[in-house]
Amino acid sequence: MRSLLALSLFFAAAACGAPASPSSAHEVHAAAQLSVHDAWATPTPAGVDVSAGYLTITNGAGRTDHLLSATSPRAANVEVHEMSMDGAVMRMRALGRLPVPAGGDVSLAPGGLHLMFFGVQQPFSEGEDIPVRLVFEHAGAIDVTLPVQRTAPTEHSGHTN
Ligand SMILES: [Cu+2]
Repeated sequence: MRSLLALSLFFAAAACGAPASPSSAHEVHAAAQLSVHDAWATPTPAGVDVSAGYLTITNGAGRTDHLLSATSPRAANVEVHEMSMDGAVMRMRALGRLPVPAGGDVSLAPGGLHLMFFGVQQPFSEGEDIPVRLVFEHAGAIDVTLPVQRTAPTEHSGHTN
């Protein structure tokens, strides 16, 4: 758990760095009525084989969908994690099903929900795109790419979330 805590702190700190250039990673899947946007991944910290990914899922359909799993050719395993504070202790746990409410959205963002990449053999480096397949209960598989950058794409672009 100690290494996970250290990584948590790393990812939390990574979100507070200098602003990166705006990026419009936007992928719309009209047929599925699910759209994924503001996707990005963090550079792999030196000496470890894990990294984190973030994105927002918007559900334009009339029923709740669930994110069931995620995979990437760049990682041995991808899990959906929830980060929370238990007093002064930061904890992460894997979620089996992540609900995306009808007409609503779910944000995976630093300090909360995130994708966790395990078994990263080739470190994620800034500027490259990480392919990820998200599998939803109703919408099926949706392929997205997560550009690797040090800060969230929307942090300073004037969006109101
Ligand atoms: Cu995690």
